[in-house]
Amino acid sequence: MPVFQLIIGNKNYSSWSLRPWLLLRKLGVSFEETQVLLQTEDFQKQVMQYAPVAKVPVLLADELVIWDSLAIAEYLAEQFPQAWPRDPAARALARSVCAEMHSGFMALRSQMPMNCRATGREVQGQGDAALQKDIERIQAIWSECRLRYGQSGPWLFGEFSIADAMFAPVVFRFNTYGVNCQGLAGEYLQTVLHDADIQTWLHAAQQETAVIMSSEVGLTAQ
Ligand SMILES: N[C@@H](CCC(=O)N[C@@H](CS)C(=O)NCC(=O)O)C(=O)O
Repeated sequence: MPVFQLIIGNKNYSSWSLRPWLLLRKLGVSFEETQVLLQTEDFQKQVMQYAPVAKVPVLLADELVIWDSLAIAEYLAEQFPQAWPRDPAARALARSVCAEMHSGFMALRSQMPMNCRATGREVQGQGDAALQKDIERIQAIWSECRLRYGQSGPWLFGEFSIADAMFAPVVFRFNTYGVNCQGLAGEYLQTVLHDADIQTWLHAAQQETAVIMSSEVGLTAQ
């Protein structure tokens, strides 16, 4: 087994970092964690000691360097096939929703930046139509996966999979901005929020003192 080192950003703000971190935890893989704080003067220089791009996450596996959350997830799945659902039809759906998450939901990302420790935030005017569409689509994905494939456990495809890692930051976003989630999607949101590893991440985020103003949106007037 390679020696793994995961380079991540601030736990409070770095949604992309959370994904491989959670996946490694759920796979039971031990790894060293190295944090490089976002928006600091030498962020680029520090990350580029490890990878050719100045973005986190980066996974080091012995001599191998893997960057981008989806590439990291796929690399891990080669060694831990349980990272994807076993059933080919379930796996195809899992890959589709992960790709959709990885390349889309721009309104959600810009109007509801991840800010794990914040609660009671509101999106101004409840956001635009694009944001509503993103929220509804995510709720539909969660409901469909749970309904079709959720029988063997509480995760999107029953057992924990890469799909849960990909959507974990969305759970924090919905929690921070008070998105109303009902039915299967609401139950799934609670499962993720109460998960022990998610709570570990959240506690670490709460201890961080760095503040990134561009992600501190949605405070209501006192
Ligand atoms: N598509 C990449 C996105 C990585 C990304 O944008 N990471 C952010 C932190 S959440 C970053 O490193 N930002 C630093 C910067 O843009 O300067 C992935 O899936 O890993």
